[in-house]
Amino acid sequence: MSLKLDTRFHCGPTAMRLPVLCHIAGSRSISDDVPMTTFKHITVAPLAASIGAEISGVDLSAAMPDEVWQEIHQAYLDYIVLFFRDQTLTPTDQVNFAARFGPIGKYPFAQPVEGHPDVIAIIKEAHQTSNFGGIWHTDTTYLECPSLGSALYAREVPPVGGDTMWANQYAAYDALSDGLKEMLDGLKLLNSASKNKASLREDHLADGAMKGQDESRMDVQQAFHPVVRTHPETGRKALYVSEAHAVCFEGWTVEESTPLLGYLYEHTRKPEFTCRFSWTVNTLTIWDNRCGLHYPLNDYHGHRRELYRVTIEGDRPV
Ligand SMILES: O=C(O)CCC(=O)C(=O)O
Ligand SMILES: [Fe+2]
Repeated sequence: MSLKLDTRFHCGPTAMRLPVLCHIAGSRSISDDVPMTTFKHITVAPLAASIGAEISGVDLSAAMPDEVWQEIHQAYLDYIVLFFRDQTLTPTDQVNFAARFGPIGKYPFAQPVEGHPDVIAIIKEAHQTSNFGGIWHTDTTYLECPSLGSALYAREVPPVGGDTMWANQYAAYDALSDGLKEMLDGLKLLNSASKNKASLREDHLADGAMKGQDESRMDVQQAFHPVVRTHPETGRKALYVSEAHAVCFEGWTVEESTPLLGYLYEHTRKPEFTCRFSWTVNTLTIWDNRCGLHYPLNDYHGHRRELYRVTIEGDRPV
């Protein structure tokens, strides 16, 4: 594989003779990535060592005292994705909770739920074989200002299957060699809404209950973003590589970009960086798109799954 690596850091035979310059990938403890915050008002149960926590002791439909909100927000920054089971929420409750994280945004390519302009329904009907968003990704990277986060509320789930996975992209960045970090820092990636548009959205919208909108925009909507972004709230660096939408590095051809992108796709979702959540009806999940990837599994043909989604508007990645 021919990459633009500084030869001082090349992990080939030369570097083997200079072990001091070689980095052992993954040598950093994953659990170092989750800060040890103490919570007084909520109960936080981590789902995996690297990412994800179940939160209990809070009713998201009730007025939330500031000290509770501050702990939820801290847990969100620490764990990237939070799960609140057994919540009874109206669409308005869901929107109001999401609005505490940032301004409510719109998902561009699906029609909202009637009477709830800020909510879309992610539905897979029992007869459908495609699912919505079924490639590892972070949301809407083809926009100038991609979504900060998304809140999903489970209304109907299959008896088994239909889990969603998330992957910690701070940990993915931290585990890279200094050589590869140095090359990726400052590099930009072209993200396009047309890449994988059939399998991500169109096939699914064609034969199910979800209704599309603005489909022609899919072919033109694209944006360059840094491969390594700095989280505006934590100040930490995270990989920002979404397989669903990534086309090529700025100034590189697609052919040149593909091998390195392929390496990064595999790297970003190493099992050690992930968690996997098994939905139950009335679970509200909220995640941070700025430092995490997600992947909905499509292993429940013959069963219906419906989640309501609210999108939170983000800023321009730097
Ligand atoms: O269905 C899911 O679990 C997630 C779908 C998705 O990618 C999204 O809502 O952004
Ligand atoms: Fe998504």
